[in-house]
Amino acid sequence: MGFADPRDANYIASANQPHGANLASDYQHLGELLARRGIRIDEVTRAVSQFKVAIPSWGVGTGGTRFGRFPGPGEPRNVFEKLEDCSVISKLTGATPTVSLHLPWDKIDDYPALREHGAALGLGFDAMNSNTFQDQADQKHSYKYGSLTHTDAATRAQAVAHNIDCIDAGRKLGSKALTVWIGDGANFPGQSHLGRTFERYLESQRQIYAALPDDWRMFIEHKMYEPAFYATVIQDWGSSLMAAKELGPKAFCLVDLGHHAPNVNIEMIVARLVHAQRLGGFHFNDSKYGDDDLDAGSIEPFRLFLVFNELVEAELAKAPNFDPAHMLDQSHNVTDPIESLMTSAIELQRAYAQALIVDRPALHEHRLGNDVLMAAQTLKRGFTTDVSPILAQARSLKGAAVDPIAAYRKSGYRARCAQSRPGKQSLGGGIV
Ligand code: PSV
Ligand code: MN
Repeated sequence: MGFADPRDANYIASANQPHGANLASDYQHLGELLARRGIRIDEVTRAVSQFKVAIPSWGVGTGGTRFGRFPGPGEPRNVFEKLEDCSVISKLTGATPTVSLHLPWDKIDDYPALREHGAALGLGFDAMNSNTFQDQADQKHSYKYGSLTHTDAATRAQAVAHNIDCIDAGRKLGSKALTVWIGDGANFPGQSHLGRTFERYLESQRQIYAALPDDWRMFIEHKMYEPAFYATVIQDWGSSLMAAKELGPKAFCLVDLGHHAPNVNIEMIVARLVHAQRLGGFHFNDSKYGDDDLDAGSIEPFRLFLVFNELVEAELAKAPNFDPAHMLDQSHNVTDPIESLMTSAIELQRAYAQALIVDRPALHEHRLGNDVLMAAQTLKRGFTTDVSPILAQARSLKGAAVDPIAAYRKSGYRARCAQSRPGKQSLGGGIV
């Protein structure tokens, strides 16, 4: 079987060639349809092509559940190979120019080499993610009963030091943010003092915050439950916002879509955090039951659209301090991670484009006039319009693939990786 490099500009151009005529015709048709609504398609296409989302380094390996992990062929074996896979996603979609690293999952011995490798592949480094929810082999104090909120001062100090190490690592790579998610909490009522754990959290976080460079942001990620099943210290956006406000202006709240109770109105949380000027960013994914970490837009695309609707509102209103960092945070257990991540990045662009084509003046009028039905329909019309030609055109104009999945499959990239990266069979339990 022949292999082609899916990142090669000539390869992408030849893969796009057969789509040219159909795309031009579809784009023109959609342009006419939108023009009748007073919307200029090229402006939407321009905005979509500027949309960026970071790829999580942990997302390019096959994920798993606590019941097991079924590795796919040709998985990346180190952070350099992860970047190779990220560059395939980036070149084919034109939407993912950065990678978000997770320490110590990503083992980095040579920072200048990694930074150069990223630059050579056209990739930058987004937020650094710390990990104090697992113990590492060489670690002195265990996180079994907590990290930043542990009752033992030495354990807290160790967790603080790890976060500061993540900042130092990020500085060497050109990152500008640290995402702090902790699994700390209680599994039983009575296990911990609900107030004092939060106070200890703040005390630890103040030390991390003090180590943040001036041009960095800290993203505080909340999660309702798991691994703590009774009470998680930073369980909701209320705790997250309180912490961000106490820490200072560089601290922001990060919304992972999977970290809420079922049916929670996440777009409402987004609107509140915009109001508070503390929306730092997102971990996009989708879910049916809990923190499923399924591909963005695969289960509830309307909810994703409603989140983007709030983002577009904030963008148009030039909301102060509004510069959300978009990241994916997914676990690809049964699909090729590269395919899932490309699809997800495109689903985010889709939701963004759908939100951009909502007739805002009409929506505003219907709201003011309490015409509930027309307000709902105006909003829904954005969601039900097929914006695929806009997305494809945005990709085509920047030299990315019109059909990224087909171009990727045809290149034989995965099969080549299966040869060049002989896999290790893992039969143990696995997590993302
Ligand atoms: C926790 O479930 C989380 O969403 C955090 O972002 C972690 O860093 C990530 O998942 C690890 O997979
Ligand atoms: Mn997350």
